[in-house]
Amino acid sequence: MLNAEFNKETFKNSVKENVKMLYRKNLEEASQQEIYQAVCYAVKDVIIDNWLKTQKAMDEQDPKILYYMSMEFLMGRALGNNLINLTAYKQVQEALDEMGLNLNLLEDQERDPALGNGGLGRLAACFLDSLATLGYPAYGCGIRYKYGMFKQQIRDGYQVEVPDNWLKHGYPFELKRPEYAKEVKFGGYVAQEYDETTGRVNFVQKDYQSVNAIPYDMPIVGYDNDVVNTLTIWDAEAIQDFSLDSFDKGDYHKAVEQENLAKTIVEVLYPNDNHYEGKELRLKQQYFFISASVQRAVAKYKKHHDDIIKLYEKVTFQLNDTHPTVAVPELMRILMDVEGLGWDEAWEITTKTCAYTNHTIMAEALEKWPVDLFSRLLPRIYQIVEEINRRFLIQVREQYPGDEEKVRQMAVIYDGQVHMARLAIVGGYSVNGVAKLHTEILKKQTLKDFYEMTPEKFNNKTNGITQRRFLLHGNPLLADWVTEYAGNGWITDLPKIKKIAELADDTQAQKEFMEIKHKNKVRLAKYIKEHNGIDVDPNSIFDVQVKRLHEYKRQFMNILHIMYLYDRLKKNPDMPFYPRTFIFGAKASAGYERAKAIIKLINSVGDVVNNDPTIKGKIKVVFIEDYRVSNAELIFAAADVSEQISTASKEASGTGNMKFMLNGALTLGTMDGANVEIVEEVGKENAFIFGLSADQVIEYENNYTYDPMSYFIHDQDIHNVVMDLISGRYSNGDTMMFRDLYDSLLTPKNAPRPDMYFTLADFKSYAAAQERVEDKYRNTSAWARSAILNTAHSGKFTSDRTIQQYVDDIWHLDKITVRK
Ligand code: GPV
Repeated sequence: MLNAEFNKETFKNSVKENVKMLYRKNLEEASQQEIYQAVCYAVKDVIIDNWLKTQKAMDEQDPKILYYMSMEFLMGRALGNNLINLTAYKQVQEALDEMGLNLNLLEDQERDPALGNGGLGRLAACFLDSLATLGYPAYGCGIRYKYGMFKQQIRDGYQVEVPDNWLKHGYPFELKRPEYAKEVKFGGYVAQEYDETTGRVNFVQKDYQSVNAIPYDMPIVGYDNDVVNTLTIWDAEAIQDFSLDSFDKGDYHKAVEQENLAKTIVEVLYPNDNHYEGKELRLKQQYFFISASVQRAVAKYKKHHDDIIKLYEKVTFQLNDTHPTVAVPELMRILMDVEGLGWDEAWEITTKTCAYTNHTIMAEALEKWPVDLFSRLLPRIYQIVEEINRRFLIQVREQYPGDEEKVRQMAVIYDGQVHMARLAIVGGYSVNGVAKLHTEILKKQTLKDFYEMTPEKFNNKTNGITQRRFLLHGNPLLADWVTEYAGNGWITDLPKIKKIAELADDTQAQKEFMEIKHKNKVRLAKYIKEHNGIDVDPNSIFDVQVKRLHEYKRQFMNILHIMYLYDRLKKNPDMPFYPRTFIFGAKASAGYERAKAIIKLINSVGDVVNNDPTIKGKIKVVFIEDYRVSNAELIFAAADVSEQISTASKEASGTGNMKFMLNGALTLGTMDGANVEIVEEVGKENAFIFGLSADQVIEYENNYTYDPMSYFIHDQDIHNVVMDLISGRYSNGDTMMFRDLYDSLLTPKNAPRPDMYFTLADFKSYAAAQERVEDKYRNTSAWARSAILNTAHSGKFTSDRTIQQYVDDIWHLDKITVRK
């Protein structure tokens, strides 16, 4: 362990040596970026030894291994996190101090590896942290996108997307492993060849194009346990160098094509969150990393075992949403075409190896690939999917004779499309939702027919987050405060944090807690001043909504409410009003016009409100540019109010809600996703709950009985605030600028229903909940009490708990031990 062996002088020397080796400079000459790199290599040095030891332990102990398959891993910065998990953060900080260097500034040199969109990708990152910390043998498998999530700039209030060239300075922690390259084939056709020796018909892909998948390994450091797991992300290279060689052979054209295929395939992360876009390149990405990962997993298994039949005893694949679902037919292909098994054997192994996590019930996110595209790109895989479907439908018809509706609802191939969720359910042994409410909706509505047929596959795994990044690293002041009273057990056993509930009524403790919150608000205010040029008052209520921009998450309702408050203040300057800072952070998918209009609206309202001297700074609206993991850590630590206001039933779980709670913010939210469980833990008197229930929303949707126009007509407040979208008040007199947002509530052009997300229905109850927030905040002691209780009752929401439940109910892994 670095901690035990940590020697300041050795470390300092190592940093100096690295600067010399890497840049031929001494410390005084080196830039912050260069020193950051040098520090990383010094840290990597320590990690490598434990990494080797973990590998060796795995080779010796031959455990069952989890492969967490995900198109996204939103890791966030590695340097600080690695130091935290090596329990060396404070010592390194001191060592650097002595060299006249500041660790925080060096950490700021690191680009966030942003290989993910939002919750789904960040969940994968939290899971890797917990797996390593609990000592479970696991690999993350993903894609080494050349460009990750775009950088967001706000120009004139509009979002502008800038490419994220995160590899520009190189990434110090990664390790290229060309010796494990795998070939991945696309296109062509499938020939059937009779094999004399075996008497079998072989299916052989011909005339294909292929790329080389090259793995890069990233270390995943467990907390204080010497375990270092691996995240493997795949890069694509052309199979043969585009050379005169192939020109001579006459396949110049093909060489160029393969070169292009390799270049484009890992070029960029699709910036869609909770939304499916049927692009061919996306399917190529999916098959690319899955084929490479499955090949590698099988090869690794075969190094120690010759009975491929028992693969599932040592290997399990968790599919992070449907994006990796081609793992099902790909494993079938390898087992049959490469390993020579028959269908039934291969199917038994596959369906004991694959498991699927569902992350949404929203129809627009469900992947359905057109058969022509799918079969052209993956001809052999498509054949296998057809056969899976054929056999499955025989079962369905046997169980439900004459019920063709069941076939329509369940067929893997239907209406010319491959339904990936159906494939994942049929081809796996487990289907899980990500919060209790979400899993119930899956069972009762979205996946009802599958639940009826195979109830034993369905289970819930409520999401979680890692307290190591989101408290220990992100909020050191509160972390130290908790540790002082409750010990440091919470770092690996979050429920232990409950001990601080004893302090909830202690006036001195309340004061300390609020002082820490205040310092964190000062830290964020400084960030805001630097980045937005806006002065915000750390004594105001910090009311925060940070997450991807989506209509169902209802940032729109939040900003409408701010418009309503502003209007009231203007008409009523002396009304009681506790100063508030409304903070937003959100990226909109590049092609999501309405989401972008909401960003513009937030910024436009901010411009008006922030610059109106008559309201005396009582309301500030801040849009934090380029919301990402690194600034999220600052934001959670500084929040008083956590806005979790999705239309009930739409947010599968949410995980930001948990990060706020851990940092002592009070939830202002609907009974949606994991909010339900948060309230269950902390008590509804320590949160602000409002709005329609999931059942009410679903009932409205099923019966088409919701009428937003009646709210508009009969409620004067709603009428006024909606009219302000087209009054020009926030757009320098331009009455068209927010016309589409106005229309979306009452008379949408391209939507099945007006106000699809029940904004007007929930508006008044949201406003009333906001008044309760204000009332409570006036009573500092009552607020502090609730805030402490939020932190104290956040124990359930550690991803350590989530992972242990996956292990117990789904994966059945054993821990590995690495020499202490
Ligand atoms: I599907 N989620 C996401 O971030 N991107 C997606 O494409 C899909 C789901 C999210 C859900 O929206 C959250 O409610 C959930 O907490 C998160 O996945 C992790 O499960």
